[in-house]
Amino acid sequence: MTLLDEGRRRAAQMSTRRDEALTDPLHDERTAAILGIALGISFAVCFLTGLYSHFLQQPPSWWDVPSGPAGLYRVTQGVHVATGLATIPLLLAKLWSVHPRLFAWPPFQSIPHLIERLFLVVLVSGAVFQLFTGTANVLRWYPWKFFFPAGHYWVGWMTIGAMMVHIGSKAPVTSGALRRRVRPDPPPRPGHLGRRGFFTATAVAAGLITLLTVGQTVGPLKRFALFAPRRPDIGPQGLPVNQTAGEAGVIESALDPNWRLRVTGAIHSPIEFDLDGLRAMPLRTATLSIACVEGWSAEGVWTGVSVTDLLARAGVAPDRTVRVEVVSLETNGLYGRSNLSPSQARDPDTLLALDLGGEPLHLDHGAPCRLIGPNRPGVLQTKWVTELVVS
Ligand SMILES: Nc1nc2c(c(=O)[nH]1)N[C@H]1C(S)=C(S)[C@@H](COP(=O)(O)O)O[C@H]1N2
Ligand SMILES: [Mo]
Repeated sequence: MTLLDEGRRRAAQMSTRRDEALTDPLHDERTAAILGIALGISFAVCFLTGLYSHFLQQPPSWWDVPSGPAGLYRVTQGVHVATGLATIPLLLAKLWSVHPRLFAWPPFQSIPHLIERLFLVVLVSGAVFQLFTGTANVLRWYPWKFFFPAGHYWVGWMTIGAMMVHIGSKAPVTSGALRRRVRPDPPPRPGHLGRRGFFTATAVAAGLITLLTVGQTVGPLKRFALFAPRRPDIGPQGLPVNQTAGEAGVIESALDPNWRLRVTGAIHSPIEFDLDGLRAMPLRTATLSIACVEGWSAEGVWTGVSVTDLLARAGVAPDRTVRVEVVSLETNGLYGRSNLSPSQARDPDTLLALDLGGEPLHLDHGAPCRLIGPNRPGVLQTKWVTELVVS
């Protein structure tokens, strides 16, 4: 037998095996279609909640980010992370279901087919990249060089674009596969899962992952938060700490008796407060949550000075539209500054908090004072604040 014959024989064998696989309900178009729809929904949810998180952190200049509803970000980001994690078994199930088709030979039959398959490469690699980087971020593990939010954001667009193309090209097959009156599936071979068993296993895996992580944001489930790196009730003053004062290198400056809070920028003349001066201002108490982009969230009862009262003290007229930059003692790092939109700066619940749960703020939570405001991603709740710059 020549080498060529041997090659032909093997190719024939492979395609017979593939044809057999494709008549297996687990690998047929109906299974692919149902998993595809589930994935389409979960990716759409991740994409929209992700966009919302992105624009809260980097709002376009014309957008006056609203300060409410107060708990909205906690919900959208909890959904973002939970849905992303639950998508992992869905994606694995889908890839396993369609794998006999993925490596068909020849790889394409026409130019449109080639283009369609190139988009599929983008879709699959984008989806794997998003789920991997998202999960690693939740675990605070960064085995890469790029800036996570930027990479995750742009690959999100690429993936969703490729998904649109994929949906467009598969719509006829999908709707055909779903509409066709299926003969009842043959009973699964002994030791094999039938279609129903396969869907059940996938759903159970997705459900378990959700159950074992949402405890990081849904209080009553916190006992089950096995996979979550944060439990919402562990940490000083009953609240987790994202970065300690030691890690941020601010212990000395935060404890310095010469610490001052300055209000500067586009105001008549800058003013400053020491800690007693701040405590002498009218104090306000609000129940607000820290909702980290990593998916955990925790609620606290915060007492402090409303930013809007500080602005009034600095002579900012109540009808003036201002933006405020919040500056931390932490000068290097990504979290040293954040912005308040005009609506956020005017919301009386946007506080420079001095107390948490009725006790002076713990150093790791941002003492002498930290920003805490409604509907803000955790990264914008700047700790160890020393300056408000008005513009
Ligand atoms: N200056 C400064 N502020 C910061 C951070 C930081 O590292 N440095 N971490 C932010 C992040 S990502 C979160 S989730 C919250 C966490 O607040 P906590 O540590 O008090 O729970 O603080 C935010 N404010
Ligand atoms: Mo965070």
